[in-house]
Amino acid sequence: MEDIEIQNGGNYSASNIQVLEGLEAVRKRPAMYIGDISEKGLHHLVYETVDNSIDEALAGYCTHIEVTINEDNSITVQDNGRGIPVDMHEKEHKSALEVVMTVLHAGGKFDKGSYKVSGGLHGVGVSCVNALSTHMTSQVFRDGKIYQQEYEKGKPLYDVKVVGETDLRGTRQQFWPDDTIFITTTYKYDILAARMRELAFLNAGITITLTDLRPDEEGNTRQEVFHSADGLKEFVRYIDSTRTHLFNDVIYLNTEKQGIPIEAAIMYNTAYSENLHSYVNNINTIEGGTHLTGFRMALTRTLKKYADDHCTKELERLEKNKVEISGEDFREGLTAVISIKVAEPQFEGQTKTKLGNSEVTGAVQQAVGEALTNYLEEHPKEAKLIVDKVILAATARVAARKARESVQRKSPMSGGGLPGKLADCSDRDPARCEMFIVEGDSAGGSAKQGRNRHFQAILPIRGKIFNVERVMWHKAFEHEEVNNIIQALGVRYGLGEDSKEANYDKLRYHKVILMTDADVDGYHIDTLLMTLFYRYMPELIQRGHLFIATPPLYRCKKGKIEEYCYDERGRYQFLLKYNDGQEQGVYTQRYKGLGEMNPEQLWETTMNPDTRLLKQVTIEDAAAADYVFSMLMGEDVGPRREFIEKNANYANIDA
Ligand code: 0RA
Repeated sequence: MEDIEIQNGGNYSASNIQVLEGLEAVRKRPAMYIGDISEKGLHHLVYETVDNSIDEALAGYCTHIEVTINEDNSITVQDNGRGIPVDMHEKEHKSALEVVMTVLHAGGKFDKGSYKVSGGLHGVGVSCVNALSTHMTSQVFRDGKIYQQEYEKGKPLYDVKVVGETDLRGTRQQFWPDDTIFITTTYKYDILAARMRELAFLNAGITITLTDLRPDEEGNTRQEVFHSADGLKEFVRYIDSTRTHLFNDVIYLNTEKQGIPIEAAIMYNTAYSENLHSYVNNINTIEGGTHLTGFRMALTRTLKKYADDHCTKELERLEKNKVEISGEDFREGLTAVISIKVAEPQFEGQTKTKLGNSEVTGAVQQAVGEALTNYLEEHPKEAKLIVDKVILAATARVAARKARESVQRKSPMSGGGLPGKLADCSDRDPARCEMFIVEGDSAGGSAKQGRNRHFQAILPIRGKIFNVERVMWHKAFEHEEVNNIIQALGVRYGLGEDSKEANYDKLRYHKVILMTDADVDGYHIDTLLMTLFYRYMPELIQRGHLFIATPPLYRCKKGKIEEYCYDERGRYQFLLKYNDGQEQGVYTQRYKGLGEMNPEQLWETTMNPDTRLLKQVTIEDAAAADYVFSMLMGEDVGPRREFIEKNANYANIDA
């Protein structure tokens, strides 16, 4: 138990100071510890708690984790591991459990041997969860006994005590997030489900059960069991399940190089985007890093070498047409997941999701290079399909450059380059400026009249834009609406370098707001637009520039009282508040579309920064987003309709 010691004689690092300050610091500046206090931070509490159980599973002592959303929005996480130790810490005169629950960063500090690869984005430990909860109950099932301690805002209410007997083994944590700290304390099943599914894929063999005990409208509760026997092999198949495979195999490796465990799975499909998902210690490294660099290098070199050795005729033909293969051509239609474990990860970048450890590049490159070389040598038919696909990608890319050049000849700022339909704002500071992408010319007209023309620009688009998920890269640039959006934003694509990467240096607005009707069509257009941004301008989302406006569904009026309601629940609350929950006596106007609102109403309800409700689009879980987009935009109509019906938060105006 020596390792429980936190201070390391004389060496006063930041973490020492945090320990001295205690959990009060977490409550004072929660965002510093869990990222933010929005819905995202709220869900992080669950991840942090589950990560401890995952660690116990990775150490080989736990097979089942049960996560429950209770009716009162508290969360229970129970595992069948060894149970957090409860014996007394000699110096502190406290139970080890109490130390874990009340001392910052204590969680992973003891029993080092089994905590090689602790997960958790912020690695803050379960004590942070405790600090940010009005109440928390810890139970440990060990040696036939149930040990228990409860806390309020992180402070123990009593010493660890035995409260009963049990045949079970493991740890059970229940917490009630503090509503004076979090903007919302309502958990979303789908957000938790996506992460639990992901954790199950990333940690083959573990069973994670997610249960939602809050009854839905029909009084039903929900439960899903996540378990993957084949790990990443199943993960890529899941991500790619709505795409057409180039061939059925998953190229798979699971090995260790230079002490780094490396697992990767690769699949090729007939579509045109690159879907690379990378993880370090179960954390989604959205910004990539050294492991991704190693992966890409291996892919490029191995395939290039294979083509050089086996496909000389095809390469000669390319050369004659002045087409050179570039790195990204190897990744068109590629879906891959790579997951590695690093003992001391260095996370860098804007969101601390970029791996910096330089030793990782070589290890991953070697592992992937070997596995891919073996696969290609043993599967000449599949290898040929890949090479053909790469050649097609290179050819298309050159065509794309030509299309782009014709688009970008005019500079956006020279005046002539802005799309004619754009009603620009007068301010020139992008940080202050917003661009609304508005569905339909009539709503566009209202928006133009209702806006604040200093900082709000309006770009009307006509009906459904084009599904970029189903076209080759360069085809999108030939589409007028897509072009208008790209030009109005001032986003540019590497003209000379044939790069798919967008350049945002001249981005003209820091808020891009999608404003569509609150119906199924509007939802579909939102999805098409989000797909465009996700595939062509992902950084714009990562930097937090993309938003969705929320127009009201109703205007409710009782006597002189008048309020806009943004969903069914809001309308119900209006009825409760002003009319005893009764419909008769209340005048309700339903808005079927943006076009029904006059310019003043549109400003007041949807555009005025002081009163509007904007939803920010984030890519928290890129793999889940990838799956959803390919499913929504894919050829199969069934799952799409089902998803829209389930998720569309809109009243049954037209259903
Ligand atoms: C360190 C040592 C031991 C168990 C754990 C940590 C542990 C922590 C958590 C957190 C959630 N579930 C957990 N399960 C286990 C056990 C040491 C021993 O028994 O010898």
